[in-house]
Amino acid sequence: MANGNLKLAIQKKGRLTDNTIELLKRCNIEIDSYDERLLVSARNFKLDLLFLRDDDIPEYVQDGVADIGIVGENVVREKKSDVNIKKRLGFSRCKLRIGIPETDELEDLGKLNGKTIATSYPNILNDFLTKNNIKSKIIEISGSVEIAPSLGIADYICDLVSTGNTLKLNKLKKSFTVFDSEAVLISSFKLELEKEKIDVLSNLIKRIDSALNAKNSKYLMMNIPKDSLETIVKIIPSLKSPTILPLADENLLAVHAVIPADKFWQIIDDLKAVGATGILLIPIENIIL
Ligand code: PRT
Ligand code: ZN
Repeated sequence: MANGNLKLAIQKKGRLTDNTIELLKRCNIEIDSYDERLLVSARNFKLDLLFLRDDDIPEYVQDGVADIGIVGENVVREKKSDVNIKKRLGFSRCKLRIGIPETDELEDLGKLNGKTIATSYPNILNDFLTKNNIKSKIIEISGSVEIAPSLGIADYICDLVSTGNTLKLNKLKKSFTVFDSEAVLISSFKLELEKEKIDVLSNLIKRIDSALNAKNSKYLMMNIPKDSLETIVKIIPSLKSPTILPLADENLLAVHAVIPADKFWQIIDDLKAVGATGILLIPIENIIL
């Protein structure tokens, strides 16, 4: 489809798919239902979506078949792909960790010397071990890595962990973190050749920034006693320039401000203690910086 559209490779079906589609929606990019189709054009943006297995995304982008892609950083690193990480997207976070039998103890990394470790991430694990001057035997397994110790194939495993339930179910526990991962936006170096696509990409990145900023922020509205304004500004460090409005009651002020969403629950008691009332926390759709 040589229509000049920017081609974005995303996971067809898996842990990244819903979050990726949701991010595009928050960027106000409309996509028709794609069902079994491999390629779909966005309705209101110069973007074609290419639906792939996540493992294939870095290579498609590296080779320029797709211009950009959204994939776990773990896959990019494992494939040692020659692509640019343009943006960390903050979703599908997980850790590549060493997992050991519940009954074992692993006090320091040195104890990995001479052990056999099963993993689907031999390259990332090997880089980690080399960096830490550890010599273990790596056994590559493509799936169900967590059963390797009980089958006697390996002493330990190295696998992606998010809640830790899979480890527990297999009588394993988490140990050292080998790699922290999240979804990333990657781009092909070949993109530098095409001016029109670069413009579309920079527009897309602006929208992603705005969507991510909005997700991490909330709009706080509250009424405060006039004389506690200074204290309130100290409670919310990001409150550099709040909007302050007079109220019918001369002793009160209305204060509006954008705050980091994760700070709210830490500061709510402090706000109440200095007399804040009518506290409202409102989601923000977009923040244009
Ligand atoms: O079919 P396709 O090849 O496209 O998909 P896939 O099955 O290879 O990948 P998928 O959809 O399982 O994962 C896609 C990406 O999601 C991964 O590459 C990671 O970047 C990210 N991600 C986030 C995870 C997890 N969390 C995760 N928990 N990928 C896999 N897991 C697995 C892990 O391998 C283990 O089996 O979930 C299990 C552990 O989960 P907890 O919650 O029990 O700890
Ligand atoms: Zn995969």
